[in-house]
Amino acid sequence: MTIGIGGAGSKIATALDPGATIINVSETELGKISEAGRRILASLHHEGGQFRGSRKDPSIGHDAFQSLRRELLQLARGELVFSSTGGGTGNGITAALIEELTALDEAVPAADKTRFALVLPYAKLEPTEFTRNTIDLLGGPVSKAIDSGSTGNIFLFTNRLKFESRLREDRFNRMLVDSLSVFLAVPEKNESLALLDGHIDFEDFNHYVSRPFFNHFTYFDYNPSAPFAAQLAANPNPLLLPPEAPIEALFLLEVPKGGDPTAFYEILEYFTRLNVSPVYSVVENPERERPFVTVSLLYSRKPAELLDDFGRISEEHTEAKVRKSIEQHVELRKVSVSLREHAEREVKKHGSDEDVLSVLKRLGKL
Ligand SMILES: Nc1nc2c(ncn2[C@@H]2O[C@H](COP(=O)(O)OP(=O)(O)OP(=O)(O)O)[C@@H](O)[C@H]2O)c(=O)[nH]1
Ligand SMILES: [Mg+2]
Repeated sequence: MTIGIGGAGSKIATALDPGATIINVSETELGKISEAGRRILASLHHEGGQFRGSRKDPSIGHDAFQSLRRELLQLARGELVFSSTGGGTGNGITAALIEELTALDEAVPAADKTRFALVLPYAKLEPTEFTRNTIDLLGGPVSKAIDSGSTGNIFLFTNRLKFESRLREDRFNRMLVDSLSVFLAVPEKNESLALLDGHIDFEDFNHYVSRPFFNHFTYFDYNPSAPFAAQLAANPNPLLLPPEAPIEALFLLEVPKGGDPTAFYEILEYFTRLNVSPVYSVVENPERERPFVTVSLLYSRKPAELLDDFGRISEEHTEAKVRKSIEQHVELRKVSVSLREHAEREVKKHGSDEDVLSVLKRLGKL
């Protein structure tokens, strides 16, 4: 079962799975979703929040988490949780859930790992609070979760395309879940289509999605006579943050009826050159006219790099806005390891006379 937290989380989770469980602090918001498996109203100690949402304040979501702590920890086992990172409800409850998972004494078995699909705001056109909340979540609980391996895959979706292409919200949500569905369909295709090489069964797939890394997946028509590297570089998924060098990878190659299954060796060698041994399979899909590949890269980021990625999806002046928010709001303790690198990069980028030490001083680190 899928879980959706907050406004965006509920809308997107139910677009993927009409049987999804949705959670909100606002009864009105819960009622706006026409179809859902189950609706959970999180209650607040905080006065006045019940019907209006969290007013972009994650501490209210955090507070509301306490009312459903045990239930949500149980429900989220082995499931996919959707939430935006900008608002108060989704951000606050998700942050608290990730913190609990990270603090658990015993290691969670792979099959019980919770996966997260987070929707990041487009900093250039959305309110500063959304940017700030996102920075706090990514730089804090999400980074710690990746470090400690306490979650399954984390998908970092971005609203960039929605705003740049001025898309209707429901249409964009549909794009997002259709895209995710291509990746999630990998094990089913393995089962239902004729297998030509390799193998990815449900077990393999579940193991892969339980790995504690960011997942960037993409898919495209694959030309077997051209290098794979260039094709992959030309076809990132525009709905996700850009990927980094993979730690692990998975691919499914679909060839047309009678197509050449050996086309996959080129892809395999590409990953081998990166010292990655991918999980893969090759199937025959009579509905395809050209070879089609679905690829997933698992990568990890340090907090400062993650915040940089978030900044990079926007333009120059937005980067400044993101940087300002980082300087003002991230608890620097959290990013102490990478702050130095971050400062070094800033110095290099701006060719400034300031040395790293004084940048760190200015950021209040020393
Ligand atoms: N892609 C997408 N983004 C959405 C949608 N609804 C809201 N957002 C984005 O989500 C962020 C705001 O978070 P919401 O999910 O609305 O907030 P919430 O978790 O309900 O928290 P509060 O409303 O503050 O209680 C902003 O970045 C919005 O652009 C949606 O249906 N689709
Ligand atoms: Mg809301």
